[in-house]
Amino acid sequence: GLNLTDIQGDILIGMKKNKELFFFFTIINSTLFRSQLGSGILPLITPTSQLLAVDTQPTTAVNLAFSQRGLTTLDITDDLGDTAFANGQIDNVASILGDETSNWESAFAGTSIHGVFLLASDTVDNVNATLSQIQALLNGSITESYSLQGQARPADQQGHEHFGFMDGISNPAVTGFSTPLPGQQVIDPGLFLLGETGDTVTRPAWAKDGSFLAFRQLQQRVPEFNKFLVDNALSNPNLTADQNAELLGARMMGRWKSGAPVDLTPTVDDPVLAADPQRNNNFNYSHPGFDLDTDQTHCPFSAHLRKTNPRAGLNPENTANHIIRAGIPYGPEVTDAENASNVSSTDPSLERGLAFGMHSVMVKSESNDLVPPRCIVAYQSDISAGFAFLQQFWANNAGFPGGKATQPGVDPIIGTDGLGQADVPRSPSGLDPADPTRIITIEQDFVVSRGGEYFFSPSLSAIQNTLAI
Ligand code: N7H
Repeated sequence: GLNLTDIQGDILIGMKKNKELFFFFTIINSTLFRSQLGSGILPLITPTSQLLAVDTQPTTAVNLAFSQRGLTTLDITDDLGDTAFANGQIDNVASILGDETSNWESAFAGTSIHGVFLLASDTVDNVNATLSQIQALLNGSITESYSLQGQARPADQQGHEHFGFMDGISNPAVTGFSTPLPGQQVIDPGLFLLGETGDTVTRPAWAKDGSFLAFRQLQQRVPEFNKFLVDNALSNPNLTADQNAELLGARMMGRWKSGAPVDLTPTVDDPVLAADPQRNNNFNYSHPGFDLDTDQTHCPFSAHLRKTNPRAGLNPENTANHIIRAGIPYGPEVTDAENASNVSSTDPSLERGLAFGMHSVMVKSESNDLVPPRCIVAYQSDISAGFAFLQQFWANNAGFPGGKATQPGVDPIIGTDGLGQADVPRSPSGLDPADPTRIITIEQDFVVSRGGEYFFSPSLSAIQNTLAI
């Protein structure tokens, strides 16, 4: 089994609280920082074991991760064996991730982020109290470079992201840790934890049971997304106009807002199915009597869910490119004025989106500087394996999944056709079940990357024995 008292809690199960602060910091006195890390900070770090039962969960769960710059600042010079991590996310910005750099938050574009504290609790007051405690312990050895306060959405939207879709349903099960639910893929721990079974890269011994954390601040243009659905509502004669707009959204996502997979319930939402963990992940896009390479009556090839995890669409089943997602919405609800104008406000205090942490072993070899193939099947298991892989070779690749009757087009939620340029029109097919070859052009991006960074979340023993002095 895995050493759950040594593995930080956010990696395998997530801290799952209604408020989560991402506090990005710069180390200005590394000796002082390292001297406070072991006796002061370490007892506050929440291991996986503490999150497993409600009665052992702390009031505020705390996790800690470092960028390459941060490790270097701490005089940790070992090579963790991951090019993307070593170079930082900014190095991936345009050619790999497709982001428009000018949309990046300046802190992510700069060089000041050495690490991040993740603080999760039921209230912002609790989060702030723990942050004050950490700052007092660190005694001026760090300064804030940026922070992002995430919060669950109110009332019946809790658990749903800002577009309105239930999130956090499909994550892989991990061998030796979780019992898989029906349909849940079972993945080796070494895909998420360094040095465990399935991690094929040589790592320094102290890095064992740490994980790479890809953080992304993804702005969501909610009024624009809603307007697009209304303007392009499908034409199922048995549905109302509103239902036809909902249907388009569900087909773009691969799930209804309730979370029910369109692969199992293609024309109507099914909230009972959505809420049933025995059934809501139990699908793989194949259906008796339907051809996996032509059938889009159940789920479009381009649906976000299918692009980022093709399930039976890749044969043999892909077990190499999986991430564990731990996102939380940030920003306020859409205002009446935004709803009325169908345009997101430019007021920074009204920005909303997903504060998105993804855990995976990111790169399996040195060659992540390949130019992404744009129109061919891009499955190559030995290049960047996690988040960057999914974004570059699946979401942003119009030809993926390959071998289909119709080219799927890029992911209609997160994909980009303009490498390094936002709002380049995208051309997914398959969204209209009445005519799967029909392309519904999307003029504008609904998700805008505001940047991010790659981090390493060390084990608790690595914090104690290697990072602290
Ligand atoms: Fe996605 N959304 O809330 O609209 N995603 N995602 N994602 N995503 C998923 O099944 C969303 C993003 C994956 O195993 C669901 O748990 C939004 C990035 C993967 O079948 C919903 C954004 C990447 C899955 C969303 C966003 C991924 C997944 C269904 C940006 C990686 C699981 C809920 C703002 C590059 C697929 C669920 C599977 C599911 C949303 C980003 C990947 C609703 C809004 C950047 C692997």
